[in-house]
Amino acid sequence: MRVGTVAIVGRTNVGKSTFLNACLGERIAIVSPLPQTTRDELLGVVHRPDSQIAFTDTPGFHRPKTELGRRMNQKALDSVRNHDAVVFMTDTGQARARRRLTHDAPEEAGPTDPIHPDDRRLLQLLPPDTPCVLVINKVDLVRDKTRLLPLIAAFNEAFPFTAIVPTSMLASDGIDRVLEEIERVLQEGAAPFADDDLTDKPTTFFVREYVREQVMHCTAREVPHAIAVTVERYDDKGKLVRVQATIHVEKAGQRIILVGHKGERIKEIGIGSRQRLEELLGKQVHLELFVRVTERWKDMPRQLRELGYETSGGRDLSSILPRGQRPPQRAKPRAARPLQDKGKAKGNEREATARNSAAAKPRRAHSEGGQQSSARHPPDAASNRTASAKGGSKASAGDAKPNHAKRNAAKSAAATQNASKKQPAKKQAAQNAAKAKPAARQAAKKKPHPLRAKRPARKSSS
Ligand SMILES: Nc1nc2c(ncn2[C@@H]2O[C@H](COP(=O)(O)OP(=O)(O)OP(=O)(O)O)[C@@H](O)[C@H]2O)c(=O)[nH]1
Ligand SMILES: [Mg+2]
Repeated sequence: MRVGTVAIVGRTNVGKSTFLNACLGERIAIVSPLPQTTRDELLGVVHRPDSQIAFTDTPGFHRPKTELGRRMNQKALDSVRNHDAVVFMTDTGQARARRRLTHDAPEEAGPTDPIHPDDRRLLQLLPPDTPCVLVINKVDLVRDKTRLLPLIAAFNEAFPFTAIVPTSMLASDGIDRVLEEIERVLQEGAAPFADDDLTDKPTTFFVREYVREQVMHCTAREVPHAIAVTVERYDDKGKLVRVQATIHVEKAGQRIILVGHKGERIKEIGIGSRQRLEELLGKQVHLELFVRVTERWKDMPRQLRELGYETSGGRDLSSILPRGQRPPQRAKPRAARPLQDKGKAKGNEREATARNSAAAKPRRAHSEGGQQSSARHPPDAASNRTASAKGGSKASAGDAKPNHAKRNAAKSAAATQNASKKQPAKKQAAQNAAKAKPAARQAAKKKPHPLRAKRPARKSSS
């Protein structure tokens, strides 16, 4: 049996995730017409009679303007280096643009490169000793297929690909041919995966992804790229799965757009996400969504970490795909605000906007801890993991703050109180010193009360 790992890399929006889903025969990866849909690597195991191919879908290469974008590029580059083979995917978009250009102005256009400039940059990053199959996707958009010949010839010259396969994921064209070409370059070995292994991601990963996918479908302009999703609660109770998730946006205006008039849009997002989850899990899902403003999260390493976007280390791509000029800045804490909108439960969805407060910082859900375990079908392994991690969770419906964060805040508040009780001598000394120095007394007055400083955020109701 042929076995191995294969990275799917390429510019953003060329159809990499669509290709993974087509190979698996399951829609596990999220797909949208917008660029930069995929933010995390996603493993998908394809089982064929004579092979087992572990594909990794990667974020699309692009010119990053934020820290998040830089990390996404880095993940893709790391994948290129760490796999047995590579599927380099491009699309026919550039060929069509060039053709239009040369048709309109054949004299002035001069010699044109059918290869996209970002593809050219990416080709330089491919390890020459790793077998690489070029997939030219979206050929359904080109009526006269002979027009693809200059593009194929240019790629052939640019890199020693083991095969070049034109495909159309939309028409399910060429997928088997790609799989056969990959099989050819993989080594013989024992099957590392069980027959029903599909991916290594826990179910909470798919909660985050499917909510994000619905936001991409239901909103426009900058909103889809401004959001991140965290899972606050995941309870698998046999026939019913209860989920609470928070959608983080960068600005208050985006929260208003996301919630929509009388909560209509967030309701639509909730219904779409729930249906996707039920399709994946084969169970009834009760999903609660909250919206919170977490300013500039895309540029803050700590917040990126807390929202689940870890760095994978490796080489900085900024010199190759230049970064935006905007320097990362600290997020400004915002005062707590009352609820702006309160949606009523309809079916299984309930919507609310959550308070935005500096104390109520989002944390990565505990249930995400098992991401490194071996590949299993998510409905089984991941839901068990999540259920045990969240066992006994008492999160109230309207509280977007995870329990462990509240516990820690309460603990530290109690510790401060005990400490101040146990040290009367120190207190006396401080008072004496303050009496002796009026300036120091003034400074002591300005200090906030320790309990007030440590007080956990109030619950938001919905
Ligand atoms: N016409 C046409 N559209 C396609 C084809 N394959 C994918 N698409 C569309 O292209 C868009 C982008 O597809 P994705 O699979 O999300 O692309 P991606 O490369 O994963 O994008 P990123 O995750 O942003 O890097 C979606 O709207 C797909 O429906 C194809 O063969 N033909
Ligand atoms: Mg993708």
